[in-house]
Amino acid sequence: MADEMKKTKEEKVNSLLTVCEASQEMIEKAKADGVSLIFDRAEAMKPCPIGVEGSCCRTCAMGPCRLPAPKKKAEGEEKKRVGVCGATIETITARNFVRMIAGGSASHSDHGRGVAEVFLLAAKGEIPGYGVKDVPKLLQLALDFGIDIEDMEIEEIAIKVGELAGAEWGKQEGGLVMMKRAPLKRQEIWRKYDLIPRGIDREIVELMHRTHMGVDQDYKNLIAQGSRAALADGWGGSMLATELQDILFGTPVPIKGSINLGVLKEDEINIIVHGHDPLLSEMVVVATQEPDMIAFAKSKGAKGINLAGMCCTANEILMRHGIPIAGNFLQQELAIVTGVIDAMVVDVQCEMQSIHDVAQCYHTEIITTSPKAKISGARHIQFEEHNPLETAKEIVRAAIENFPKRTSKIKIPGQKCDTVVGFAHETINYLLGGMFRASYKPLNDNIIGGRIRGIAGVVGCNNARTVHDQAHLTLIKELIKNDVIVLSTGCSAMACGKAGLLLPEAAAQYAGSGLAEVCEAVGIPPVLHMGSCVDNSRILIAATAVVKEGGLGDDISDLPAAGCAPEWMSEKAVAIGQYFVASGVYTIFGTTFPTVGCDVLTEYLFKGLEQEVGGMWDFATDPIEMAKKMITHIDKKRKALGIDKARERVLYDMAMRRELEAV
Ligand code: SF4
Ligand code: MSK
Repeated sequence: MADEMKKTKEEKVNSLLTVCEASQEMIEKAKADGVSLIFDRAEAMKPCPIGVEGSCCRTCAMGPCRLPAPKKKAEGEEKKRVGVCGATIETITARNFVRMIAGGSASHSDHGRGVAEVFLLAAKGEIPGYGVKDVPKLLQLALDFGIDIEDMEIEEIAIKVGELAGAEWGKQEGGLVMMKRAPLKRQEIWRKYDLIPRGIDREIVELMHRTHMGVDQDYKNLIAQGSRAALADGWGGSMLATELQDILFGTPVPIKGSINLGVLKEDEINIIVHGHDPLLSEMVVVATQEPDMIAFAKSKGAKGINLAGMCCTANEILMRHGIPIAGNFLQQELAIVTGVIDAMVVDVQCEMQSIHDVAQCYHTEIITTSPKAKISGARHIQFEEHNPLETAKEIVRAAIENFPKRTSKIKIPGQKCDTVVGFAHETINYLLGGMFRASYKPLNDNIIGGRIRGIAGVVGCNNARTVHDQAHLTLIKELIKNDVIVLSTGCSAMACGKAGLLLPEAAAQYAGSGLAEVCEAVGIPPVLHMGSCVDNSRILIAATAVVKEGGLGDDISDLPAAGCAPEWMSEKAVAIGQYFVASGVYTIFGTTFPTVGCDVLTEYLFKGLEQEVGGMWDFATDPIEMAKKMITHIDKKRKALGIDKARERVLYDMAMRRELEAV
């Protein structure tokens, strides 16, 4: 007890599993209900120390070859570490790293391919309920693809766009069309280092070939292929997914929502849509509002149907329809522990297999919907792309039928928080410049003038090896306190939402005076929710728009900007990190870094890449240190642009103002 009293506030927080109070409550409830959670498994099973640093090769059956970093290197005479085949530690670590990029790029891009296929069917009028919602965006994309739109009907344009966009996956040469959206200097850099992806699938397949036993055994050459595959994701598969989803379902505009487990309702049917793909969940939104479904729910004794989201599917439907979010990655089991989830409907990515086991302890029905993502023992209702509304209604019916089976083990945490979300690049443009002069100029002017110190993209997952949401929130609060505006996606954006950072009022409470002034004038939060994981491509486009607006250099690498994934865990995060680095962005990861077993490779990723592509990786586990490193980079870029003095003046003015206030 005395020891407990002596603990600092920080130590007390660190002994927690999460800083989210609703999650704490459900972790306690799970304990009482005898349910095993990810937190328990993470405690019981520590990560392999050799695997965690990237020093284990299991590429062939002569291995696995384990090459841990020596504990104490005798000065100047570290023994050369090689596998059975002679592969060096540089080759092995680089292989492991770029294979993570392949996995991540494949996931985003295969999601994008599915969207492109459905888009084409919808353009041909073959999917009832789906059509073109954002015509200007369709026309812009048509121009990107070089389509002569004069004299063409919207339907014809949509078909042509669908065909050309879909062809980007199987393209063999010529470069991806969307790369041309980047600043010209960026394109020159990519050409100089031969990094322009030839086709989305091609770069991922080639990466897998090169990392087979006995193929590419030059770590820099492997990282270059990693960049091609990652760029094929960021400026290809992900960007096309975002663009086509916006055209089909509407480009997000600011909308109010609410987030956390408190959005669940005891007296209604609760359906959670979880995963990443909005193709089906868009129709689940419609199905839950159909009068016959509501009547059916009432016939079972429920007051109505409450739809909520989880992970990035949640971001998609929150941004377009204001559907509430139940939580982020580490809350998927906890939502079921409330005892009120009648169906959890999953599509693809970030769905833990354990949700099926947790559901066994309550009444929840886990429903898989993608032929690519089944869970043993779970019910499968396949997404029928020619009639998604029918699939959606079947799912809603199943949830309603499950409602009477609820057990008595029910408890819904009270916590939920309002949010304002939906800041697509177009929205930022409009909000800053107004309808008739939409532009990034006010943003650039405020950066140049020093009110806004810089821009940070903070994205990515939760990780059961760190305190849930803590690094996201500590880092982001530190950034906005220092006048850095934050663009956020994925689970990071949800952590912000739960902590009230996605509200305009948060500017006055948390932001530095310069950033707060701008947020208050425009009416925006200091953290802008830009969507799901594939929507990180929106950040690339926003960065490009800032460059094109002028006054802040002529490439993304010139901007006072930085990226971070403080609680990352998925391969997709590594792909995102690499496409940001290869696009010129300083990018820092928390938790762990998968190459730390090899100093030479890590040095190349952290320093060498900057000489080539202008961006580089970095790593820190302490969120305050992460923020400091990002701000140091931002200040370095401000100095290079010659705008550091403007900020000093602003700071001086502020200090004077505070002094005056104190008198
Ligand atoms: Fe070992 Fe070489 Fe096989 Fe890798 S490829 S497991 S280093 S023998
Ligand atoms: S859902 S990839 S845990 S952000 Fe996109 Fe969250 Fe990471 Fe999945």
